[in-house]
Amino acid sequence: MSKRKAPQESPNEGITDFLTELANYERNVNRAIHKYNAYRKAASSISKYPQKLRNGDEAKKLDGVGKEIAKKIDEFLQTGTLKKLEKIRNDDTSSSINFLTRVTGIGPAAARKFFDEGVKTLEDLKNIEHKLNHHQQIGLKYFEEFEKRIPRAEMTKMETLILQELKLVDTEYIGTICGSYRRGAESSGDIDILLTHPKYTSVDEKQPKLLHAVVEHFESIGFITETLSKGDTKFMMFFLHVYFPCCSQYNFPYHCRLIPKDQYYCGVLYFTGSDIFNKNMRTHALEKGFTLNEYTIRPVGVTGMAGEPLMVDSEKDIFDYIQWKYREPKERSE
Ligand code: DCT
Ligand code: MG
Repeated sequence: MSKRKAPQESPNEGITDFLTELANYERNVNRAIHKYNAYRKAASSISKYPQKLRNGDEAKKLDGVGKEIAKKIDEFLQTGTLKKLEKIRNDDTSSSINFLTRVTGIGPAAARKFFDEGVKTLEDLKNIEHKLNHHQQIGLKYFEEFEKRIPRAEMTKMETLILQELKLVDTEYIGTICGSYRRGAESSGDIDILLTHPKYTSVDEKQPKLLHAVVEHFESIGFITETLSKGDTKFMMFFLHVYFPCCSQYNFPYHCRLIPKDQYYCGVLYFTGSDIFNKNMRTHALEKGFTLNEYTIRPVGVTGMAGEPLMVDSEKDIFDYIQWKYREPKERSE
């Protein structure tokens, strides 16, 4: 998962910015994931609103904007600031924990632990480097690089390269770059690659070789500078920092997963996101009597038990099952 979300450009940018800041505070400092989701959902619907909001009441008509958020919007529009946010920004605990979670590999819990031990800054982290796990050490080493988002033009070049190299390993591989890139974003926080192979389905034994062959090939051509984790279980996931000498001078975070062919499109749908779109789609699926996750879509019986996975051969199949109009990846921000 990438840490830096793209800023939303809209006539209400000031509002969406402060909501995003509050969201991050709730997640990182209070570990209140519901509040985090609520603020993000409100920010997302406000960012779609084409006019400048005049007050909280107007905002309340939008999906995900309740009384509390409307009140904050009023305060922000009237005073140009938010007391709650000022307090958070000036609070040493909050700002330190918020900062620490910007390091890849440091989540809210680890950030709190470091803070309690007196570790607050990048310098402090460098001094206790031996205490960091491998993931966190890489996060620290590439801190500045990982703060940058990858421009779309770079993403396109890398997509071409990755798919081309994949075919060299085995022409039957199918690969899709998902995440914000597939949704058409101007920049991305990371590269989310999903792979499948017709010889690999969920009833087969796991086939670690299918993923390892790809990794080994990428290693042999010097694309991988660091490897965070290399799994070989059914849903393998590893996280690579790849350096493409030909088109980029940065190390970028990569997530690559090998998925059984019959589960591929549920995976592609999920990893294309956005996370808010996924939540809304799952809610709609449940209303229609289906349970949907990153692997399968299954009917839910009257007893509440999920049945056998349904056959899926495209993303559209999933929309069809739940009687939802197909939405192109570009239309999946919420
Ligand atoms: N995802 C999700 N729920 C989460 C996290 C992720 O459904 N809590 C899905 C949707 C997006 C996908 O995984 C990839 O995650 P990110 O890389 O974090 O998101 P992104 O949309 O690709 O954004 P970014 O450009 O910041 O990488
Ligand atoms: Mg991403």
